[in-house]
Amino acid sequence: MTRKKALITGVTGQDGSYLAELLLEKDYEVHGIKRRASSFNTERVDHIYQDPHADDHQFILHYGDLTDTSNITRIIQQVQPDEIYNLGAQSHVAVSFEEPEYTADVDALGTLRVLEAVRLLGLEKKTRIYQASTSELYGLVQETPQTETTPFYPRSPYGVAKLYAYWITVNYREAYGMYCCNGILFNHESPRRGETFVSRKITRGLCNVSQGLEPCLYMGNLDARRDWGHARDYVEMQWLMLQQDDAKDFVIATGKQASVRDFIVGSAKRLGVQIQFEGQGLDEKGLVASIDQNVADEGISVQPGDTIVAIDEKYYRPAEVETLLGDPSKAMKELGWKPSTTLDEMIDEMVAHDLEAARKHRLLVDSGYQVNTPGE
Ligand code: NDP
Ligand code: GDR
Repeated sequence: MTRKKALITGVTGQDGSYLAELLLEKDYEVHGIKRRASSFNTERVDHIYQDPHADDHQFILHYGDLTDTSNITRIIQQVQPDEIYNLGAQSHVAVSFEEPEYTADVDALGTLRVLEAVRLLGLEKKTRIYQASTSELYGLVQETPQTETTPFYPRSPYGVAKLYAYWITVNYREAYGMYCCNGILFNHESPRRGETFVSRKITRGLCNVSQGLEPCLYMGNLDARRDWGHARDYVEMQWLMLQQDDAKDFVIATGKQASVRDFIVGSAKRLGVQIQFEGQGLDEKGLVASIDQNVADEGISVQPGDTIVAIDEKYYRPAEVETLLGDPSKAMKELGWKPSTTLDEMIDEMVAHDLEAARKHRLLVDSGYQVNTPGE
């Protein structure tokens, strides 16, 4: 039997790496698009790298960029994929305020380029397309919890670009009968999450602080609330959405919410650090940590009374999405969706991962092999 072929844009990102693993387990031939960079950028997929000279290799990387129509079209023509997962994006909401045009080019027009290439190549009956839509479409929420029918009100250049991508996907489905669908995914994290998204910034930052590698973690709006799940669970739904009889859009979320502040407290607790808050929001002077004696004995280098988290206004956004909470009932009913990882379990996994990295870094610094580099 011939293997199914999948093409993943954004394969070097958090979701791309988990999805590539999943599809290889399912015996797909997996093609991924990676960007040319001046340094290596394939760290998240290095463990599944296969020697292109070996017979029967199933994981193949192509240089490409969603801003380059001819490149995207050529790769799709060459691969003739059964499934395309369009995960590639300038995915950072705060950065989208600084690079709005680029974000629109990649996130909005990039999606159009993929859809149009499939259509122009005559693959519209063969190739199924998953579009990485987002809860950021809801922005200034019009209804809680958010479902597939909740009106959209994006609050960032990223959200607006993804709104175009959402509708152009619906449009190609309706206009050309293509199998293309939107996964409206709420925030999902993991130890592979980019270091500047809030979850990873917190776990990595607090671990660094605990090892004396950074004095303090600087944060923005602590009151934002999100519906956080684990990326490994979410990529399975991306695959499942392309295995249905008809293409449909689905919300994927946990149905539970926590604040950035809760995430900090939960992460700190795993390091044996109890956080006490002084004041709220921008008036906040900093948060005072008091240390659990047992853990302090194990080499945590902060002391009771130290300020280990503080507010820096630069991390506030020009327009904020204050609260998101998904209702995944449709996916539960039709896809059998059930998140398998709780927020606490995910925080445990992320802190364990980042603590090990921080300890190694500390060891290298102490042995004179590495100079200390401050975090983001
Ligand atoms: P990441 O930021 O981890 O990965 C983004 C990927 O897109 C990377 O591989 C990146 O390459 C690639 N990329 C960026 N710009 C371009 C470009 N111009 N051309 C081609 N590829 C590009 O994101 P996630 O894995 O977290 O998210 C995957 C997708 O899902 C994104 O579209 C995101 O917007 C969306 N999404 C994510 C959610 C989440 O909570 N994680 C929730 C809802 C939607 P490089 O590695 O070189 O930077
Ligand atoms: P988000 O994720 O904007 O929801 O987009 P992010 O983790 O960046 O922010 C979540 C919330 O935390 C607040 N926050 C901070 N955020 C960052 N990055 N850094 C800080 O220091 C900080 N302090 C407070 C933010 O203001 C925000 O309210 C993510 C991305 O993965 C998108 O691609 C995806 O579409 C959505 O999730 C769903």
